[in-house]
Amino acid sequence: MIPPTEGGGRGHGRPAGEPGLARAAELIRDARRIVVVTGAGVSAESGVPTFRGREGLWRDHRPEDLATPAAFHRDPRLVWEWYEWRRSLVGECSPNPAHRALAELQVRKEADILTQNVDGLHALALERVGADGVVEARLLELHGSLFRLRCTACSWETSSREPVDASSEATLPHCPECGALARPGVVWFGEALDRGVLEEAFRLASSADTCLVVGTSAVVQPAASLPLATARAGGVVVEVNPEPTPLTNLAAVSLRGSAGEVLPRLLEG
Ligand code: BV8
Ligand code: ZN
Repeated sequence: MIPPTEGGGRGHGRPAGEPGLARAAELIRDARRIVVVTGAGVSAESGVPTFRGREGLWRDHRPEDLATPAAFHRDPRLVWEWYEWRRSLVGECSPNPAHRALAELQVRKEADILTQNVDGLHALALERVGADGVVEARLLELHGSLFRLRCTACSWETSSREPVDASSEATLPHCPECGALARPGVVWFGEALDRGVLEEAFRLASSADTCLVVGTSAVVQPAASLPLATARAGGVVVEVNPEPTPLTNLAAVSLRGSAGEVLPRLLEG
């Protein structure tokens, strides 16, 4: 693990070793209200490819080229083929120690999780932590889920882990209500996030005194602005990422390391 570094408004990547971790753990322990913002990096150790770098590509298609309404309109079969490849890959993945540490934080400190991920692994971790008593903590899937389908024409939608046959347009899923083509229940680039979810996310971020931001390159808006909402309201930001990001300057502490290694140590309570 790369030693944690001190962030803190100066945003330098100076190796701070254990003191950075101890300081971050103290901020989390003393927090009254924690919001957690996660990106693809929190699922990397579960084997889910992130969007950056080579592993984010599929047959040389970039996510930005396929995760758009225009791509789906142009070639729904190709887009469904990409989503089915991801659904079958993610369907074999399990929550890693990072997801489990965050699920325990949800139970122990009623931390709210605002995730950009569409892999469903936070929800699985929360189920497995046996968090039947979790009333307060929220899990907002800002960009939807690979395992939700919705109609392109009416309000029908459903959760499904059933394989999709993307071999031809005729075998693609169609709406049982109106017969129109069904689409993945995710938010594409250029599409607005669900208004209620987005308002709730910014309400939670603005009312938290601590924002833990894990495994995101912080380039996709509006999600990348959530930690800013905590900071603007006077809260502190703690970052966990092997690399610096546009949020590192904002962080009181920016820990250089992988989520699966850092979070269990950071959140041990
Ligand atoms: C909107 C679901 C407005 C789909 C996703 C210019 C042109 C066009 C649009 C824009 C533009 N400028 C801004 C925009 C808006 C655009 C945007 O932000 N574009 C970016 C690319 C500039 N945003 C939108 O379009 C949003 N909608 O703005 O609507 C609007 C309003 C009204 C009416 C109409 C429209 C919608 C954005 C949602 C897109 N959907 N996902 C799908 O998944 O198929 S985004 C998708 O990519 C993810 O959900 C996530 O948000 C993003 C990837 O980011 P990360 O999660 O951070 O992952 P990444 O791979 O980038 O980084 C991984 C990180 O983990 C790295 O930092 C790495 O160091 C770290 N890491 C690696 N290993 C580990 C680790 N960390 C810890 N541990 C490890 N082991
Ligand atoms: Zn329909």
